[in-house]
Amino acid sequence: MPKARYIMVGGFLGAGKTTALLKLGERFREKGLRVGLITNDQSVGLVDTTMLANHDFPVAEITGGCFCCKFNSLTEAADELNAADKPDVFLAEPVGSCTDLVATVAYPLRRLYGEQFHIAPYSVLVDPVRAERILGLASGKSFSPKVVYIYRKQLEEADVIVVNKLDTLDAERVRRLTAALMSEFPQAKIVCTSARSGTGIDDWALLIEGGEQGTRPAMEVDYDTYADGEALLGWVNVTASVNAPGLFDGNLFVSKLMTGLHTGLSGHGIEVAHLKATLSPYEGSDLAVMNLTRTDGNAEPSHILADELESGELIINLRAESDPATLREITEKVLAATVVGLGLEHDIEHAEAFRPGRPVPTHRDVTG
Ligand SMILES: Nc1nc2c(ncn2[C@@H]2O[C@H](COP(=O)(O)OP(=O)(O)OP(=O)(O)O)[C@@H](O)[C@H]2O)c(=O)[nH]1
Ligand SMILES: [Mg+2]
Repeated sequence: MPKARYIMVGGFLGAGKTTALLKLGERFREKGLRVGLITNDQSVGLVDTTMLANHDFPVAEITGGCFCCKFNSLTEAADELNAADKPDVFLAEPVGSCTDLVATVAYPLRRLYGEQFHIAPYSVLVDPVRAERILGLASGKSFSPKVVYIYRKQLEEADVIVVNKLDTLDAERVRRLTAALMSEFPQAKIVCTSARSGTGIDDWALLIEGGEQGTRPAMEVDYDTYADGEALLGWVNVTASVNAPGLFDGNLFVSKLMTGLHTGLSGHGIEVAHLKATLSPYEGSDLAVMNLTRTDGNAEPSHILADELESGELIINLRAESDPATLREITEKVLAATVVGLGLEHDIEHAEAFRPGRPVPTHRDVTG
């Protein structure tokens, strides 16, 4: 059987990984290749899975821990996709607060399953505003030093750094940011993309679709600092049904909900890593998605519902630097107020708030 290609695309929360994987997936599909996507999160009820499935890609979801700590689930997910669709290309999105994925996923995958997979060079996406702040090129709110430690480690292990959201930058900012990245992370090739518009996706694909993951020694990682950094982030996942006596404007509902959450989080001085919400009717494949990727940014729609709906499933995923209980309280209060404000009703089907646990990788290969 010919080998499938395993392409893993990392990067911090909100950098645009899911958007970019959709574009890469579409590109491979246009070339006649079968594509399987693997999403990953610390828990269930994922906006990303809803989004990818809505684009008619087969998706396997690994929940309850990251790829590195659930290595066997990763290969099981690949088996599951293989049984149904036999993908030529697997596109995998690790959790955005994870690092050390080359040593704990890419190298072991090649060592143990090298007959099944070509392992592509590892790409790490960056949101330019976050990167400019963390690299000291711009002022503005950022995360605590231990979270920044994870951010920098993500870049240190990248074979390819993808400066995403190119559509938001002028040429001078692109030049300064790429120069700073090249100087601090000389091991990586740098490419610029707009996953939203598709600009640069071909250039990026050329770097990863034919190449193989290298064999250089794995970077050093202080797992205590890494674990502390992850534990500074609070995660909230809420799934609820939202109903109206008649039809309601779901885009307006999601927009009001995001505005309320943004105001609430900002009022508590909380730095948002990524807040995302989807609303989809129980019948059909219509979808609204809105995202906020930093507290001083703007909530933006990435999908808009075509029609009004009578009832639908709402999923909220919030990742921010704060205590999970506070994040959950803000989320549930704002949700309730938004629902009442629009004369709707809701029923929470699943809600949880937690800090990611200490990463304990199944494997760690210090060289490829
Ligand atoms: N302007 C602009 N926005 C983008 C681009 N790519 C992604 N985004 C937006 O960035 C936000 C986050 O995108 P996602 O693809 O969900 O990011 P992610 O890295 O998968 O986030 P997590 O899964 O939470 O780690 C969404 O609002 C996207 O529409 C881009 O090229 N340009
Ligand atoms: Mg994502």
